[in-house]
Amino acid sequence: MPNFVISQAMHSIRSYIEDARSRHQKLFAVLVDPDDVDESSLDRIARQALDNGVDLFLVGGSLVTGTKLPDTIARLKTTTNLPVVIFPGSVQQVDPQADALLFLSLISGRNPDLLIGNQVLAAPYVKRSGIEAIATGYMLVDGGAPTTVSYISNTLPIPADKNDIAVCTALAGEMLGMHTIYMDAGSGARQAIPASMIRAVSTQVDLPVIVGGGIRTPDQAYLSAEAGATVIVVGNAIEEDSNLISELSFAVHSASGQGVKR
Ligand code: 1GP
Repeated sequence: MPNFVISQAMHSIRSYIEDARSRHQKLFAVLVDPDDVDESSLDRIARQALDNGVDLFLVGGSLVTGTKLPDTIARLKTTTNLPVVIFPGSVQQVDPQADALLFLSLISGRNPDLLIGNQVLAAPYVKRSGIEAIATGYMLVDGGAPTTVSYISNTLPIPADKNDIAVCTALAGEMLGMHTIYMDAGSGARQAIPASMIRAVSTQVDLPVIVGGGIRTPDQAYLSAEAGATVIVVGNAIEEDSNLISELSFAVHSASGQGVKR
């Protein structure tokens, strides 16, 4: 299965994702937390990603305590030709070697530091790095148990059965000018985000939707993509067993999401 190739004309990761959405194509993203992988497991993940049509890497985490972010990005860039996008958990996670950075605002929460405060602090570093910033409305959804991100962010996730809250939040993000909406149950969530909530959000906003958190099986990955997500993100399950990459990638790329009104 070929990786999507970023064409000359499509010089930004944002347009790469938007283009995938408009073609009803699905993108499979592997999330790497630099604190969780050593060089040999990183190389194994990189090789399997290349062999199995992974479309991009996200690098970061809500609690990156080590200093391995730049080395992780550098190694992924030299061992693969895939886009590397920073998924920052803090202001420190900016690195010019990456292709882009999700410039997150935690719009499901009411913590001003994560709605705008940290962004003000990070903006000059992002500007100086020259890295592409993709404005991302980040929505935490309850995954059945507290996760690192819900604890660290000191915010309440959206209840998993409240599709209307998720839709209103995503719509507000769109009206505020976000480029994409990231629906996250949090790393290692007990339950992935229900397909009905993904479908409700994807049909209402005219933006690519990224979905992750607690996806462990090809079935969950397929259902999330089919429900309307453009990008499916898996981290934990792949860190535990990188052999899952092939089935997960196949599942994501098998979905068409054609049933979803756009
Ligand atoms: C977490 O969406 C990501 O922010 C991925 O979650 O590690 O549970 O796959 P997992």
